[in-house]
Amino acid sequence: MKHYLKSTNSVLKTAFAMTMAAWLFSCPLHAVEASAESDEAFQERMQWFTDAQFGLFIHYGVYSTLGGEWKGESVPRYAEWIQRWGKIPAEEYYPLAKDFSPDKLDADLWVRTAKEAGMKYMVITTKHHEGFCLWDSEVTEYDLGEATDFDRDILGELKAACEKYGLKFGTYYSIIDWHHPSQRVELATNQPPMYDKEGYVMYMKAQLKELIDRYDPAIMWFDGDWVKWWTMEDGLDLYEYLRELSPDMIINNRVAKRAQFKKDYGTPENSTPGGALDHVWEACWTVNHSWGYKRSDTTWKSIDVLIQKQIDINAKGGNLLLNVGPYADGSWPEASTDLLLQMGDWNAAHEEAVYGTEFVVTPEQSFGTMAKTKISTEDKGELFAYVFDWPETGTLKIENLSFGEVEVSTFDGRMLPSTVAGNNLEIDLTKATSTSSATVLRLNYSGGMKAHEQVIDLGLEGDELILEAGNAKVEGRRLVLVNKKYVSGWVDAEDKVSWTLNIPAPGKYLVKVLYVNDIGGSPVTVTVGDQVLTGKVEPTGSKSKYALAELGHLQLDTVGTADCLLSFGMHRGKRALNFKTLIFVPTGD
Ligand code: FHN
Repeated sequence: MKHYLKSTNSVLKTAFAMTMAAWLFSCPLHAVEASAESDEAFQERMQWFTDAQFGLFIHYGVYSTLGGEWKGESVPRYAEWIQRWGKIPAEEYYPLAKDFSPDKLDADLWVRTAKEAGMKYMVITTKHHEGFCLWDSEVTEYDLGEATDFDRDILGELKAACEKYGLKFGTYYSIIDWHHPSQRVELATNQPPMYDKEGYVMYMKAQLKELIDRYDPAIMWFDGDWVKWWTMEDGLDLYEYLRELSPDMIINNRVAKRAQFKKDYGTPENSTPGGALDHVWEACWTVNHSWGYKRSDTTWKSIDVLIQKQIDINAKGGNLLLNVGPYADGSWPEASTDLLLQMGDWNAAHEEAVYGTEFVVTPEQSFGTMAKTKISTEDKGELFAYVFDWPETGTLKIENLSFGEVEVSTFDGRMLPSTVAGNNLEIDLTKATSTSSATVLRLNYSGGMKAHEQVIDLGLEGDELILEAGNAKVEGRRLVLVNKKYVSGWVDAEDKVSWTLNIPAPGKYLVKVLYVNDIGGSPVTVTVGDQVLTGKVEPTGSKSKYALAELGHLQLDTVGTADCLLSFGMHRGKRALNFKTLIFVPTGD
């Protein structure tokens, strides 16, 4: 769902110019200038990544041997956090490494499956928060070489398979290390102590150099940047260190403090920004819920959800990094493989609409989303319409968007009749057939396009947590989701919308709400877990004018999922008219 600036045709000129400018001179507006690299050189270094659209994420480590269970009990939350949520004492956890044996890890199969899924790169957790290293490191014995009886170089095998199949090989590295003496505590936490920062930074730099020297990763994917002892300066120093060591390598923004730093790219997690961003970005999601393998986690996302998620992310200009949590032996859950191969079938059948597209400013469409081909201009070109909800009426409405001239066809080129109806384009689908998960139509236009609806710029940085009306559980006597866009009918105190909120990093969040209210404003209550925030929204002046209100801050200190609920209070016997989006902005505190 895209939100953009005011409802005039200048919106397209402004946004188109912004989008092009952001690409041509893409020194992200928010990035602390971290290196002398020119915009052109940066653009060139990022080109393969921005073209890639889709990558494989792998969470694999000692935690995989436990499958999210400890002493016969399933442990809540992410399986790779079991040392923390299972309250496993360090001295009990560390010896588990001897059980880690990837004897069924078939690197060729992993990478071939990723390729067949349409993925162009992979990123594997070489060291997660537990501190166990998937390679034989010179600076620790808590690694595959010394702590296990396993005697293969699995990272080397994966790197070779990536070269064989033409994928880029990337490495995830956690700044948090619950095993390293500098952070070691009896029970792991979100915020481990730091007893020897200088010594640990030297340790990290030595390990990162090992990974670069041995495997030449195309991406270094950091995580755990939220720890209080890690500063922006530390991150910039590490970024420069790595840029020197491997000038072509791409580094994600979690090398520093993700809320303030956007180079080389932003990393929204379990959340898709509401619109395009002014910097390169990649959203990471997992095929079920836990990143690491969890025996009890059978919450597999449907193929429709996954394909539509990739399309939505790509249409907004981002990459999807989709995670699989292998079993301890290195084989994959069958459901993971099946889902990736089904995504691959769709991607292979629609290559031009997957890899050859860019973001385009259009009013929100209730049927799905839209993107443009890379060579299209504001005046003429080709749009793809990705139809998630096939209209039972047999007529598809492209809402609040008009063109000088436009011809509509199916993806395979069969012309479809279309007529202008007010501010909408109505397409006769009689001769079209829908494709499962998403049907692609082509709109060849000339003479420009014009938006006829307020499109709202949420000023997104990319690390916000976005909860939209269309994804909410709606509970209320007359509460209703309208056109998958907003919730209306707030009449009772019990009325509420709710979600499961995924918190990727602990910290303080500014809470904002996007709404319409022309009845004198309204009190608002937002709860996340046991945290409660009450605020107030002012009138927006009309039944169709949206506004973005700041409600206050919430301290969310538990990585993972939490229940989130929103309700409006009474005001002169009435309530807010329309609720659209709830946004949590990380403050970095
Ligand atoms: O704490 C990690 C988590 O285990 C997982 O690795 C995700 C995926 O990027 N990142 C952090 C926060 O959720």
